[in-house]
Amino acid sequence: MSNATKLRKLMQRPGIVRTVGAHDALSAKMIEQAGFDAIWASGFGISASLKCIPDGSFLTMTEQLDATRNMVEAAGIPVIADCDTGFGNALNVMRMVQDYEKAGIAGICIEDNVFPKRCSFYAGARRDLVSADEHAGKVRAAKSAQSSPDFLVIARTEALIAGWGRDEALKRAEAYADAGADAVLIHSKSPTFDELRAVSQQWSGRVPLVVVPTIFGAVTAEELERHNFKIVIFANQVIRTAIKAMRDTLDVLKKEGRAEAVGDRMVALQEVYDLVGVTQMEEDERRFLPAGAEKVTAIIPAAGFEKQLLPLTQDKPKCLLDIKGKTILERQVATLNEVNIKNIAVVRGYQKDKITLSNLRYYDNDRYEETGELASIFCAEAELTGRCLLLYSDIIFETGILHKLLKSPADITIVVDQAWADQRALPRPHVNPDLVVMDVPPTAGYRFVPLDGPGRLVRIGQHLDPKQAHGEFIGLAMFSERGTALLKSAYHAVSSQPAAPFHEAPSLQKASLTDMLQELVTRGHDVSCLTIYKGWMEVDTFEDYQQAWADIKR
Ligand code: SPV
Ligand code: MG
Repeated sequence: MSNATKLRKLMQRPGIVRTVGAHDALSAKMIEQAGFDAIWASGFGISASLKCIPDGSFLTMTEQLDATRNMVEAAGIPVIADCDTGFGNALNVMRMVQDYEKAGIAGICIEDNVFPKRCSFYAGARRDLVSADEHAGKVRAAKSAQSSPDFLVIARTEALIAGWGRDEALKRAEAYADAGADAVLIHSKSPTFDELRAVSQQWSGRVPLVVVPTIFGAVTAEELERHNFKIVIFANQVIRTAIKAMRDTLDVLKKEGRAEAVGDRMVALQEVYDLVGVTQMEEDERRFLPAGAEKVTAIIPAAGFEKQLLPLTQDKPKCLLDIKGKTILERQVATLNEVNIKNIAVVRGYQKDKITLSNLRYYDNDRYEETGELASIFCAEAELTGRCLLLYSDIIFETGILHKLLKSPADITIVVDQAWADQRALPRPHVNPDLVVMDVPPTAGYRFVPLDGPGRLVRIGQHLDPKQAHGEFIGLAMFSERGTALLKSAYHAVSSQPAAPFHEAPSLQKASLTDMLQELVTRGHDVSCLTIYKGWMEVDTFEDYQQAWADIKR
């Protein structure tokens, strides 16, 4: 339903239409949230807030229309635009109506001041009115220019403001109704409602009356309704109270010199977020932005101790092995930072006090000797929310692999190196690789052709028949928000059962990540395999370590 139609329906409904003046999109939105029926795009308020200038026809039509359009876009209730004198003569009014209607504005109000108008309450300003005929011409022009029959044209007379008396005001109101106005606004600056009460009693009632109780502010909407006013406009109370609040805050800030001093005068930041729709923005980011830009938490289980690297790991955990001046962990952090992953948690165990790199969050698995890497990962369970990246603490890999992984739309994605399949016949392939069988076998031979789509994990583990394996899991896996939830619920489901062998592990406590991946597949969840060809290395043995020194240039 168009805004104009909504406003028409409000006009047809019994009772007064409660309208509040806005000066910008934010105030318009707040008026809507407060439960009012409509918004008055106040020329007074827009002049003050947009340019800090008097309400005296100093804004161009474009400026006023833009400000009003912002209100329409921010709020879901009809906006009535204060169009002052119509920005010129009747022909200017026609263009104005077309433009305002196109902007989704529900109706306009034009007043019979001469251009340039002056706000009705400026005591010392010059004031004159155009002839009733001229203004009636503008009203006719407005009505002839609108395209939707529901678009509302309010004609306003300033006869009382200019001191021309009640008879003149009523005569003009009649003339404007004759010209086709949908409603008339007889403006008054009398300190009491008496003047307008008398007007309303004399009014023929042929079109509804609109009222702006600024100076005679004691009158209630109910009373106005009883006197047959159809629209009440509380035109400038919002901007005036906002100015008071800003001034009071500035006074206190100036005096106290600390932000906290105005703490009890402010809304919480969250309230601003709610008003402007930050939650929606975040949701849209998740839906439409490339995955890599989203917040990802990397979790590195680095608790374990493996004696095959002794004596290198005599006095430090494996992740602190130095390769050409940088530890494995430093290299991992640098690679993660390159793709903007700054949220990194490390689970320490063996020689935990040695791991002190800054800007990481630490968790400890003090039972690292009796437990496996899955248990270590769950020592950092507090981090397992949203998108998570799990990576072994002994791998070094090219940033390109992360770029590809972060783009994966799957809930669970593991990185699988197909080079292993080519090397399995070589004298010394990786020791105890985590072998992977996929649903679609990759292209045979040395030449790497990535699969059309990602393969799906069928089986994973160290005990698979190498002849059937399609590649090697490199120790890098990514979980979407849903994937992370699946991982946690599977882990808790298994841990609530009596201890038993868990895939290749003697128990859940001693399990590897691969056992959990196999469990997820068994439970019917898709685990997507992102296939790569080399671009990474693992430091599992002394030979690996030597190889790393030989291969890594810097
Ligand atoms: C405005 O808000 O700009 C109006 C209403 O025209 S009043 O200021 O009361 O005249
Ligand atoms: Mg105005």
